[in-house]
Amino acid sequence: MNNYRKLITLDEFIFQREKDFAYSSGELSGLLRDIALASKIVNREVNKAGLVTEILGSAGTHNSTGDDQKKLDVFANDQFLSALKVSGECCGIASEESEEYIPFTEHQNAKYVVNLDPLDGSSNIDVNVSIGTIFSIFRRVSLSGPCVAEDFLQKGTQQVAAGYVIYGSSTMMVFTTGNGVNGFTLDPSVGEFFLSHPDIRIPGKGKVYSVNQGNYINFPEPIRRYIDWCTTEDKPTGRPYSFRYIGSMVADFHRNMIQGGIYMYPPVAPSNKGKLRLLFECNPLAFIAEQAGGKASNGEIPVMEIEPTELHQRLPVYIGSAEMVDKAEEMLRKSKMVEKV
Ligand code: AHM
Ligand code: MG
Repeated sequence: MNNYRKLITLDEFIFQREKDFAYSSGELSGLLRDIALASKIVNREVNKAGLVTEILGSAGTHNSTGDDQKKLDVFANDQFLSALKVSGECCGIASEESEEYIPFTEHQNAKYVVNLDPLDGSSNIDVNVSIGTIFSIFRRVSLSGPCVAEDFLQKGTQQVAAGYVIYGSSTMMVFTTGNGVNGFTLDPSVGEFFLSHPDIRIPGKGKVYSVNQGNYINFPEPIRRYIDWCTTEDKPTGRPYSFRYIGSMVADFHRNMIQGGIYMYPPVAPSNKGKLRLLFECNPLAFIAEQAGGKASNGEIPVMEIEPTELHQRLPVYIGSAEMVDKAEEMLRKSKMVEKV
């Protein structure tokens, strides 16, 4: 028999929060429950990935930004779409896997919209490495009728809730509704998420930097200098830092949330663009980072202050422990000043 801490299920927690913070007429709670349900179904399939050939490999299709879609990407997208559509608590979703947002015309009076990356870290699906789901919930800005693009293209500061599910050594759902960050671990034997990580706080600084170091020569010079700084020996600041990079943003971010660290996806030559998406990856994780005491920046301004112009907008990102993000920003800023002189 396992010794559990005090057992608080996700449902009990959401119900309690609803009362304490009066955060909705029940619709937001319903949305969080829908996401949890879909994630359990996805989790069930992820756990069979090595056994069942129908869910491994490429679906033979590409998403809107040209990435190869894995069968599990498509499966996860379908699960979240149908869980959110059936319950009627949002009037539409935008997904990393679909070019356009999807209005739910049968629920056009619902007041929320959801931005979603159903399965992030696709390249890791087939090799049994942690992957994740990322979500972000907004109150619509259009007043009635079918949802419109502006409902999805809101600044991150307008998020009502955001979170991720990590399918890792255990499956966890971590989310915020703007009152701190809480983590729930799935007990697969009873099919429930239990509160396991109350009020997560990201350490102010850490000893880990996470970046695709293989791109080093194609990073801007200040980023190369920041990486060199991370790897330089300096006892008082605990350097050299350790380097950890899984290639699943949720997994790298989650580790850094718990232990402290910085995750970066800088611009890469020759396109000199970032890879990650503002609406589906960066805004939700930025909301979580800030709610846990961390930071998220595009190198110049906070991620959540960026005005979105398109659904699949990409950006450079530096996210995690506040001191480490500050340092990266400082080095980027200094080099801009030198350029100007
Ligand atoms: P995806 O949404 O197509 O899965 O891409 C996002 C992922 C992140 O999870 C991860 O950190 C990054 O891409 C890895 O990219 P790279 O292989 O270029 O380092
Ligand atoms: Mg993704």
